[in-house]
Amino acid sequence: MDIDAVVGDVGSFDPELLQLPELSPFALKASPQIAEDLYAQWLSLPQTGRLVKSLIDDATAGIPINALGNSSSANAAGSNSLPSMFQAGSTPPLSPRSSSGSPRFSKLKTSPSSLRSPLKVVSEPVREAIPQFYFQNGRPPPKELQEHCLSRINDLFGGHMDGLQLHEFKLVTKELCKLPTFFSSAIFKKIDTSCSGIVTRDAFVRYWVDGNMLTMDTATQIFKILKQSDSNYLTQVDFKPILLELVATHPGLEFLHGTPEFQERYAETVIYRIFYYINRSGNGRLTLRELKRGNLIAAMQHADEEEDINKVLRYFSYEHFYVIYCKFWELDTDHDFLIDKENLIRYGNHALTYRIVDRVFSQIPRKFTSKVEGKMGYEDFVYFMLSEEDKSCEPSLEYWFKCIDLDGNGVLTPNELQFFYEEQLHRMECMAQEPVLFEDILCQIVDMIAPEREDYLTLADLKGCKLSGNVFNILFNLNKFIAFESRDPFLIRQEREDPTLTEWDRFAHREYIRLSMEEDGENASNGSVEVWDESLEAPF
Ligand SMILES: [Ca+2]
Ligand SMILES: [Ca+2]
Repeated sequence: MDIDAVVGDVGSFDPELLQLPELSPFALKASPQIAEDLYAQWLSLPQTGRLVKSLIDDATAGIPINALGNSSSANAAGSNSLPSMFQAGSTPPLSPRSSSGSPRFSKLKTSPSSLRSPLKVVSEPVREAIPQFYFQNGRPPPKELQEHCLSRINDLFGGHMDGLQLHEFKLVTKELCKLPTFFSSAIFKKIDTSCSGIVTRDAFVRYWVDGNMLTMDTATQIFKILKQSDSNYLTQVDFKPILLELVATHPGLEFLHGTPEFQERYAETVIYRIFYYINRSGNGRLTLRELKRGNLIAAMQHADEEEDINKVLRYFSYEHFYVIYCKFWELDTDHDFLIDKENLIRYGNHALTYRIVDRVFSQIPRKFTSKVEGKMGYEDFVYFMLSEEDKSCEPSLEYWFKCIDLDGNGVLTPNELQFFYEEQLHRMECMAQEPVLFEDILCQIVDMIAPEREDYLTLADLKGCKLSGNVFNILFNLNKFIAFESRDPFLIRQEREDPTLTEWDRFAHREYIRLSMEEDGENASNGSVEVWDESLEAPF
């Protein structure tokens, strides 16, 4: 006899086995769900475990177990009936009925089948003995934790009888809430709903302790602090307040204080990067689940502790922002903050084919947020650029997969691959490069990816292989294709130097150095400095 066997039987459970003398079996039969809940509850009780164990012990010791289960150590209630599943004198697990906050309880009260049953009557005597197990706002904090927290609150609010102002609140955020300091004003505003400019001790206790924020995991806390009260997801706008606080207070971003427009651009870029990597559904609505699965919380904490923001490679690096923004600025020759096809074809030294740029502008991988027909905005460019320079990440594989999947049927056939490769082949011929025939390329791709089926590639095939990014480079990025074919020693060395860096990290590092050298050169050769150069002199 083992517990699994008992649990496995729950589907055909007979309510009469519960042997509740006070309950009419009819009431339970009429609501089989209650009986099953009770049974499941019973199975999880420690007493049940002990009962089963004692039965097993008896069995192994050779003590016969009769059909009634009245073995020597089981505390049998009746002597002439089936074994009672509940030991005499112990409290039966009737918790759903005793918990006034439980939705089950209110359902029971209105359920017609239970109206005339003795259910309500028996709930009275056991009310006190059963611990509450359902809490509308989550389980309240254990007493010690609550007391410890209250004493810390008293310390921090002590001497501030009227409450704390925003600039005094940072310590509460950091030491009490254990959240990054750049969440201070977001938390403050959540509590100070009347915008009085003050948060009192009691108001904080109501929000943090009584509201059970104290016991939630960090992701849930952050989710609740940032989201609008009536929605169950985060949008880009919800991240704005903490990003603006970060740029205003982080020592590594102090040099931006004089140029609010770049503070704004930096904040925007960080938010796009966050959504690119962790809003995997791509619908602009970041769920708690997505927040928990991503690495954002760790990155935020890192950003809060690290004075050099450029060391925070995930999302927050200023250098990474700088590289993205400069690339956009370079391509957007008329500086109207929009890019057209002809602009994008110049990306990465004319690295891309017309065919792939066409697909991007057909908005196949992602709909543009830009409102101007045929033009890509800055956000669209960030998505494009991260996909182009970080082909090892899943969002990028998805982006390019959609581009190549011409008929949108979810698999890439040799015909589709060939359509894109043709243009590469043509370019190689024009450059007097020795062309590689498509048949050879196809073999190379199949060898590299080892797809489940040899006649087509699925997204799962690509996600399962570290080299997948190269397939896309072969198909539409000539410079990267040639570098890959010739096993560019520079790239290989860079990879070996720090294998923890992503393709994006290495690219951004290289580009940042190149851009800053270019800028130094320009500044040295001509005394005149453009607005852009002037405002960004500080980091160099
Ligand atoms: Ca433009
Ligand atoms: Ca297809």
